[in-house]
Amino acid sequence: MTKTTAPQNQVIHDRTERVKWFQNDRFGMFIHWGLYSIPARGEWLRSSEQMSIEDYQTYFDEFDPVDYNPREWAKAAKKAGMKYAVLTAKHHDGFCLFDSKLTDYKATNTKAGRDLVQEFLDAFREEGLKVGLYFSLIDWYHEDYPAYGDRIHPMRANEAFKRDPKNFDRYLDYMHGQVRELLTGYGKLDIMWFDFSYDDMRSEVWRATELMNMIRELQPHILIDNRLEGSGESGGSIYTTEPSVYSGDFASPEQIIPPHGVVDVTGAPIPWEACITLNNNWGYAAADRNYKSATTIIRKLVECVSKNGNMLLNVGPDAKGNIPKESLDILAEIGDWMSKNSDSIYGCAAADYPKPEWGRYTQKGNKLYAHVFEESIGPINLIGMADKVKKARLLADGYELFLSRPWSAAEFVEDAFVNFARPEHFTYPLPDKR
Ligand code: FUL
Repeated sequence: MTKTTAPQNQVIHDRTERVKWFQNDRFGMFIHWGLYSIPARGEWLRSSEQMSIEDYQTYFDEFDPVDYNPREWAKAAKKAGMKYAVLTAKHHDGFCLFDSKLTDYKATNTKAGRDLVQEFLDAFREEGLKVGLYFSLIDWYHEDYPAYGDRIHPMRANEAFKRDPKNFDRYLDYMHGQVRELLTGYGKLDIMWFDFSYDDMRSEVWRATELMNMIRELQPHILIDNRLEGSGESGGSIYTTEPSVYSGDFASPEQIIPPHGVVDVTGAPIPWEACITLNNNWGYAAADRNYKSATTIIRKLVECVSKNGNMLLNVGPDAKGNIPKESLDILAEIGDWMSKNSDSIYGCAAADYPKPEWGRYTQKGNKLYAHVFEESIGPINLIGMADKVKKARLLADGYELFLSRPWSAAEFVEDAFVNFARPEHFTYPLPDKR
């Protein structure tokens, strides 16, 4: 008799192996780039502004990213301390940055005239970063994709998307075919980032088992997100049900950091990655000046790691292919902090101790990293550690921090350490909060 639980256990076991690098690296760059960078009002405008395909065609005719130099992007990511990057190979508008043989709607047929995905992969690999591709399950361009509404009413078709009856299976063949192209034509990829399921459009509607099997066969090590079944709105709560092939390797909460990380039904932590924008938009939005400060981002990164999660921080390059200066400045500030404090991020996870009032802990083996978010530099009480702390050092420069009683030498155990990473006061002067 066949045991029905075996395949599921297999999925879980493999995941533990596959996610090792991911849970070590913790910090990646998300890149939203496509035709929508020309109107510069975010990547949803074709839907939110009910734009016809003819109107949107203007951007295809015009697309000419003369400054595209992914080496610069890769250098900025690496300097910021990011270890991997995920580029939108195809977003919901259906436009492909890669040279798909299955469509004419692609970068090679624009003035760009190049396979922009290939160049991205070459550049980031050269800088030693791991590489992933975002790939939209939704396709507003393909004639066999069902009419699509907007974010609030995904199934209420708007005028721009009204079409004749579709042959959805033909769309699925196309979509699966493009995934195959990406997995066979571009060398080893580290992440496949699908986006997204909604209403009834989920799991087997995408022929997800078939798709997952194909991916696992072509690139067994690749990490897959959880959006063949969900979206980011649930904050990863999909894992409160039994793991399935649809659950993928990691949850992908969007613009939120789950209050208690992400766990499965047994309470065991599940890999997850919060994707976060620098301002309010994913795609380039020229008028959006609402940038978060480097301090805010650093604290979010620390928070993710303190809950066993990763952070995928987004940039939206402009129509010429430049990452906005505001974003580059923030990345540089994060990089300054990471250059002194990344030991408290890489390879770290949730600590064995409850969250302290003044900030957060991350932990790696017998080293505890205390991230102090409080503005004042008064004494810090390491509750519950009186008999465990051997020494305390400022992470940025190794400066010896004074341990007051009751931590007399006699009480120290040999293998416990405390390190301090203080984004505010000790590492380098961060600018005022914006
Ligand atoms: C969402 C998409 O609809 C957004 O445009 C963006 O790509 C975000 C990361 O995922 O679900």
